[in-house]
Amino acid sequence: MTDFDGIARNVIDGKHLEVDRLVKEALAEGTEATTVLEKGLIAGMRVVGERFARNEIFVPEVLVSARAMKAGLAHLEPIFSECGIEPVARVVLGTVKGDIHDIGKNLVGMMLRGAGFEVIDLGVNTKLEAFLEAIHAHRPAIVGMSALLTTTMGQMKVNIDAFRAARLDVKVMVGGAPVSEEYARKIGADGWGKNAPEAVERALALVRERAG
Ligand code: B1M
Repeated sequence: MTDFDGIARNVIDGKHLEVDRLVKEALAEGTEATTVLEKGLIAGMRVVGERFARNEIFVPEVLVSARAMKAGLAHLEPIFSECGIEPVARVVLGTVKGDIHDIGKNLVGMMLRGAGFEVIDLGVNTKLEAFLEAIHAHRPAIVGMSALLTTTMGQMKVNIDAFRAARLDVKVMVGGAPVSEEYARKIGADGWGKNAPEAVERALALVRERAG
């Protein structure tokens, strides 16, 4: 029996070696990677977020939890990214300027790869210039932007306005905890995802739209 509570508890406690071991065990038992993600890793990180919001824990504790979550994700990555088909399309992905949260973005990237996309990941704190350079260099079908802070989500609109002003032939997707579908629409994004699987669905729809 997979110890989902154990995985969540060890993410909360920041015990990366335990998370590493329990996730490996869960996968070896045949538990679905998406179930390990939802019931173990994300469930743990949700509690971390709630405690952080209540000032019961602070940045150092959140950092060790993030390291523990990443230890678990490292085992899921090959499963989510596995795909033996020709690339469906190319996506340039990044967390916007001023924002260093990357767990959700990385998950979106893994699942896009698993769905057959080629993903160029620009990392965190990605300035508009870096997005523009990457769009010119790689000619992606989609640019994906992630923001986790209410103070950085406005950068998405700044970027979208710049992409439109430069008349770039690219679809734009946005996401991240504070980013709603309504906000995405308001700032002129072509797509939004509440979570990584939804982001993949929307990305596939955008590729179909582009094709005609
Ligand atoms: Co930060 N942080 N953090 N943090 N942190 C939040 C976001 C916060 C909500 C916590 C809280 O108060 N409850 C809060 C923001 C409040 C606000 O803006 N209203 C907050 C704050 C305040 C801060 C700092 C300012 C704290 C400080 O320094 N005083 C600081 C900011 C640093 C900066 O970026 N400049 C900060 C720092 C950090 C750490 C570095 C310690 C760490 C990040 C480590 C890392 O990412 N490598 C951290 C963490 C871990 C969190 C919480 C606890 C967890 C985020 C996470 O990884 N969730 C977070 C609380 C929360 O979100 N409830 C919090 C798990 C992940 C799987 O979910 O990222 O939402 P998520 O991604 C999802 C979806 O959103 C979606 O799919 C993903 C997968 O399902 N999605 C997309 C994401 N991107 C997408 C893109 C798409 C489509 C879908 O299309 C392209």
